[in-house]
Amino acid sequence: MVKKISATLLGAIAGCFLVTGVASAAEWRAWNIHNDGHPNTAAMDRFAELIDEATKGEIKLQVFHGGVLGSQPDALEQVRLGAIEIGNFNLGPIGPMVKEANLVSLPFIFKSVPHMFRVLDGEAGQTIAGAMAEAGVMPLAWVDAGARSFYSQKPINTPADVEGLKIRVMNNDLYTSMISAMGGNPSPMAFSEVQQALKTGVVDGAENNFPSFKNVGHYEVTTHYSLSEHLIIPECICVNTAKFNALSEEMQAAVRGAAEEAALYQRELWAVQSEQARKDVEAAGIKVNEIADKGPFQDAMVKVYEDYLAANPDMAALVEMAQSTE
Ligand code: BDP
Repeated sequence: MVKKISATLLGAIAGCFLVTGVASAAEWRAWNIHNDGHPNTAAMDRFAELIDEATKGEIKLQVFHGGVLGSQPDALEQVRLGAIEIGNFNLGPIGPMVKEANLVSLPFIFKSVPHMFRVLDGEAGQTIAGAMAEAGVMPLAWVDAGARSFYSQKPINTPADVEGLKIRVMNNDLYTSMISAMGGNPSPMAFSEVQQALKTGVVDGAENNFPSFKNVGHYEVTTHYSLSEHLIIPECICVNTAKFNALSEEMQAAVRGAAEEAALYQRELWAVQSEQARKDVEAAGIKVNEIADKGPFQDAMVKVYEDYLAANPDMAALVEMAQSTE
């Protein structure tokens, strides 16, 4: 009997050590919507290596590509709750849950990608990052997602060309207002459904940057890409706030450093691969048209801004901050 108990006890003690041993190397999961061949996929794989090196193996990151852990709104919810630790998110779908993040979803709010990064690196960026962290999704580093333009079965040169077209947008009321303001019919839809919707004519068009247009085969089921560049939306490498805050200061610095390095790598890849994606889709037959005067598109957005600021007067200061950033 005594022998039996001590064997059980020994087993329990050994079990404790084992559990402690496992717990000391945290296993984190990361969500990424993109497939192989997209710059973010390579950058997230690099992030997993960097986090391993920087934390000396104390945090192991498993990255799930291709949105297999769920749609972007679902994954956002999971990161907020801590069911998934890391997400490579676009700020568009974050707007409905974090008001301050919606700044970046106002059409034409940024003059260029470098302007967007200057705004994010300033006070407006800090406000957005703070509000996101408060909501449970803390940005560790910003990454490049270029500019989004329209694509459909005909060229779009003026807002009037959007009239009557059913255009897929990401989930955010600002995007539905943007399409409605041009007389189009907005259709919010998950990214994974867009190719089929374009193919079957459920929608007449969509809008995205060149790498995404190419990576998920939207270019195979459309003919014209019109450089409206109406949205310049940043993306982030984000972490569940509580998980991050539970780390020691040293570990927090390691994780942040790894994310910043992965983000720099992403921006380098983005520059090269977005050019390449444009060349590839053109070689595959897509007609790309420049829009000489984007003024009419910007004019059509005046009402979007008015309605938005009337409903969200507390966002006026952030809008002003972004607009006055050189
Ligand atoms: C891509 C973004 C991705 C979005 C997607 C979309 O990188 O996060 O989910 O657009 O349009 O460019 O849904």
